[in-house]
Amino acid sequence: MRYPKLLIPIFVTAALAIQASVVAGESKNDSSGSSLWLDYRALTPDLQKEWSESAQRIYCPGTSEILLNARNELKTAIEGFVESRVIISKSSDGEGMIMLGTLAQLKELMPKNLVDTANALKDVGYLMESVIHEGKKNTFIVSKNEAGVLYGTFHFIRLMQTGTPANPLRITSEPAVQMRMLNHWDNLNGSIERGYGGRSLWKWDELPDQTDPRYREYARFCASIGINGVVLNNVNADPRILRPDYLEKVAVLAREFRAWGIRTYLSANFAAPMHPSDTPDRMKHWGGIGNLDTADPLDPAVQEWWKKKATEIYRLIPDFGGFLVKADSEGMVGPRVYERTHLEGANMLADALAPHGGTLIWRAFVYGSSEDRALDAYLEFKPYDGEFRDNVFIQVKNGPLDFQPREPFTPLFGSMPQTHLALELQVAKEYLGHATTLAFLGSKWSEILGSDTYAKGSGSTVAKVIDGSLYGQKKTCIAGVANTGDGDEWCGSVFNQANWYAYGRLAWNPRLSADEIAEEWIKMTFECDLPTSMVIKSMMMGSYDAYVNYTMPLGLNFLVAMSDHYKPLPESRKKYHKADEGGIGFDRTSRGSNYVGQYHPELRDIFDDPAKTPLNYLLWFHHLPWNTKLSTERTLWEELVFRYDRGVSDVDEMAETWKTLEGKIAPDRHASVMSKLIQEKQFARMWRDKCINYFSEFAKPEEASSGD
Ligand code: BDP
Repeated sequence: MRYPKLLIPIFVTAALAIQASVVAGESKNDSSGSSLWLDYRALTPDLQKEWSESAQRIYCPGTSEILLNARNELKTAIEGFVESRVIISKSSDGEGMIMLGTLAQLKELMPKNLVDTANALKDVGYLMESVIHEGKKNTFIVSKNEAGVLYGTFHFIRLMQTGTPANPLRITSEPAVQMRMLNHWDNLNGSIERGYGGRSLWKWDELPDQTDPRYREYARFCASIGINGVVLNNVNADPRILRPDYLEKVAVLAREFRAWGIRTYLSANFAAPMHPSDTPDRMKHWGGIGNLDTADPLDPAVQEWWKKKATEIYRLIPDFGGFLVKADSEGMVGPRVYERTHLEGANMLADALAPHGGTLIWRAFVYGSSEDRALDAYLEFKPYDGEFRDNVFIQVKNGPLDFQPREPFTPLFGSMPQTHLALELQVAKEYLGHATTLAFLGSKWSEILGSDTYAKGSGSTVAKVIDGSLYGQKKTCIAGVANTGDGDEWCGSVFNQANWYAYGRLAWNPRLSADEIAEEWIKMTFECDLPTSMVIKSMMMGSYDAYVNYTMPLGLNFLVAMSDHYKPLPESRKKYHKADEGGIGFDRTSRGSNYVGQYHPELRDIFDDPAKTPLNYLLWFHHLPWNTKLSTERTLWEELVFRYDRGVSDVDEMAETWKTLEGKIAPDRHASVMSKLIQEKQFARMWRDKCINYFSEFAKPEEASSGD
């Protein structure tokens, strides 16, 4: 299904709201990928019968946009699933009804125990339960908060869609993390930094007068997986986004998103207060938008500029979320230019936002002065633990270098007990084969979230840092760099849609397993039988390891070409892999850069010893001779070759497996995945051959295989 390029004047969008969600529901049996996981196909006759008894009518007393969206979505979904009409009831009297609303709206109709359960829910938590009350059996979807009702509704839809039996129904759910954000790296000219799903969804030239139907669809997809915050623009921020004309455009998007429980944020350029001609050389692309000759965070005029800017924004967007800031890395101006610290920079902006309830998210992706860049974030931020304002988050990438295919977790997690830390993941596959590969990132993220920091003894996982439970923090945040674009499939391929989905699901509940998420997503996305969905799941579950193996096994990283972050170019990345005749790998032990010293002692001791370091991280921590004998009984060289070959054969197998599914899923979808897998087979060979050839120059395979 292609999205018609309708240009709808802004004043009629609200009137079209109800109709739009019906249109979305008409994507039944859609195999183009444009309805993502919200494809409301008919259920099996058995399930249809079961559900239609308990879902004939909807009673929803609320009239807000969020609640109307929830109600209409539910109606569209059920009608698709059970293939019969669902009535929107004006009266709460009756049976077989779904009662949808806030606790305040529904408590008179609920049995006492249900009211108690709902009262105990935090934040946007919700309950979903079928009960017999005063002789009538109805289903309640209730939250204290309107957005919670929306999330409960999508959960209910998911249950139906994934073939869950209607009875018994008794569920409560609360998000583990409060701010579940998508960070768009979208530029004002419509391009997307590291975007592989098309051009930007935001049509800056058309806004604010015209709006695109995709804004609403996008927000709906986000809401369906619990995303509640969106940063619209690239962290390499063009300062113009803060100009009054752009803010009016932003206000229109914010209005669209608000109706789906989403707050809007902006990336802010630290040098924005400056006059264009006064901005430092390092600010390559843009001038500032102010009249000052400095962006020094301690200068009162700069502070005043940001305060006024915040007031201006909140006048237009009362629920504006706040700013995301990239400073002092990759040419972006930051406090260091003025010999100030990240603490001073972040707190200054936080103070400007605080009177309006805004949040300042400051990225820890900074360059310091270390020889080993992996050391920088910890060195720059750890000393200020406890000194950041209460409305500041430090947003930390999962890996200390970047979003490499596999890195150990950044040691700031577990080292800043008195700071709000946000975890930044990359949904876009910058270093994982863009839109070509199948690589399912749920596996990668579960690995990160499950990593033990040992901050408070064993079991102190990254997930517990992020959800605030390790240190009892009240404010929590997670961010994913978005993989969306305006292409038909939204994310460049159907399997990349799974990554958007998995990110949202993990943001809600970081303890979900990648396996569970994959299974859910497959059932919601593909129209296929159970054995077929199990085959697809097995492909997904092996896809991430396959990618790591054929590109950067054993903890290698940054072997990609600088130009595209896609093809292999190990000869240009010697400073990361350090291959020479003596061996390969980066020595980050106590004998090397001593990066290991940033971890808690239990982990430091493991990573300091090559015999104890998990093979997946071996060369991330150690420089070892080629003939080192490993726990697998192979030498390092043999293991490297083994893993490269293994990656290639796993992709071959995925392609063979997919072939066997011909006829079991929609032909166009089968064909499009097949063509991607054929590309991935070639891509995997290119990586393996290039890397093995290159490393064999140093390894001298005959000697390296002999071991001692
Ligand atoms: C790097 C990307 C670059 C981003 C940067 C960041 O290559 O495009 O701007 O991360 O996170 O990995 O700021």
